[in-house]
Amino acid sequence: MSHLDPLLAEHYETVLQRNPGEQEFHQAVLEVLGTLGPVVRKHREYVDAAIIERICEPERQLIFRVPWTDDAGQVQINRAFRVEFNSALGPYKGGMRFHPSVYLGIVKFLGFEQIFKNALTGMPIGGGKGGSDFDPKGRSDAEVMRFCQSLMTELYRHLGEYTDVPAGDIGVGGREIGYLFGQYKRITNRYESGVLTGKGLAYGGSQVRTEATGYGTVWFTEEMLKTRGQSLSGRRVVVSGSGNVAIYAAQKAIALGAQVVACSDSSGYVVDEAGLDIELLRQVKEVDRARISAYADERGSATFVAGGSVWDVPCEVALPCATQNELDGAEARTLVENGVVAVAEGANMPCTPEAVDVFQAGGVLFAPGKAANAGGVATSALEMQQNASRDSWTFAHTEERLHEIMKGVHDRCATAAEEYGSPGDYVAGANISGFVQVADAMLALGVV
Ligand code: NDP
Ligand code: 2IT
Repeated sequence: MSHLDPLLAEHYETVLQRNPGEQEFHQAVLEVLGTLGPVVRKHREYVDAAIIERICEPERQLIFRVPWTDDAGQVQINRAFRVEFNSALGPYKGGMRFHPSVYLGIVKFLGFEQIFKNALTGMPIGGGKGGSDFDPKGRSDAEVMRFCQSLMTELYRHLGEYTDVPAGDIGVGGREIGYLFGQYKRITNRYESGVLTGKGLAYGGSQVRTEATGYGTVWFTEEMLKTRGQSLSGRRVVVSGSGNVAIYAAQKAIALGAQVVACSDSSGYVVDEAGLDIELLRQVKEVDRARISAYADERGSATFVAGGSVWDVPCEVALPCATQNELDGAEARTLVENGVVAVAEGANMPCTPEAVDVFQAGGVLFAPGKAANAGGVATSALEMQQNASRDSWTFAHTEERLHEIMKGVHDRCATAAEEYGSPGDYVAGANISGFVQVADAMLALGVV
């Protein structure tokens, strides 16, 4: 790799050889290693202790069969994963994704990103991720419950509040976490609240966890804009997706005075020039579990566009909150031509490497997911803290803690970027700050 520092190129080659066919994982590793040249030049001790090779190799990877019976009495088989990537800073921590596209390469890219994201929060959590190729769409509650119970019947032996603590991600929300926690509790005969996060408020969940990722992304955006003497107030915003992250990113952007004019799902997008009605969006997506077109059916000011790209809708702030590689170079150029000033990744790796280059070359403020969406996992760590002390905090207190954490994430990125010669580059700053913290802990812990 010509643009990789020679101290790192060989390690990237090893990653390619050792993990064939895992494209998304390769992409995530290259993006991080591409920014670490100045770090390994300054700290040869990381190279000498093989920190790069070790950080790219998961500590443990689990793949298992999940058999369950559907409502028609037919046996179904899914494959599930848990990649316990790095525990230098704390127990493995990261979500579970249920989506038909899930395979080892996706779980590993997400787990790898999670290591640095979790470090950036300043909380004591290691990195992990899991999921299954199970598709919850169109499944009844009873089917989802049987699937979750079967999955947990295998996974429980690998979990624990000091070992590995899953949460939600695409396709895994409050309903799924409830079923997973119920089965964990039954099998282990332990009310171990801190073993899963994203729990319901009725049984040990934290206020603000549902809203946390989206709120955090918007606060990060506001911090970036502040460095240029600007703010979100009065701005035109587009979010992609219409799931957990997208809904609450839109809600907080509106609260800060922005106008959110479009969102999407995998079938198309809606444009609502009157500004999104968040309560209607929540009804359609969270309660009815319907397609985004149902929003336009209910609201006169909204139009549904089947297929197409939500990034064709002109905006000043773009918040990709759906999935990986959903915004490519051509779409980035369209956004720049339409006058975008800031882009923050609510999703994990939604912008392709070419899109990131276009934004950075165009002088657009750009926040990578591992920084901008760290509010979700940070609030998971606050949930663990409340569970450990058998306490539950108010919404206002938890929200204030999260806001402070996001300012901290922003400042850590900005400081590291400055220190290593790329001022204003949040991609470099996030990678470097997260990496240095984990690398220092790994050095201290010896060759383990
Ligand atoms: P949800 O399942 O709640 O929503 C996902 C949204 O993205 C849906 O609108 C979905 O549309 C859309 N989407 C998913 N896959 C695709 C695809 N292949 N093509 C087009 N659209 C797609 O998930 P979340 O909101 O929780 O997660 C969204 C992103 O945020 C993910 O990248 C996740 O990793 C990341 N994230 C989530 C956190 C959390 O706490 N939940 C924390 C940090 C990051 P459709 O319904 O049509 O599939
Ligand atoms: O990508 C992520 O950070 C998440 N899906 C949240 C993980 C968590 O443990 O809360």
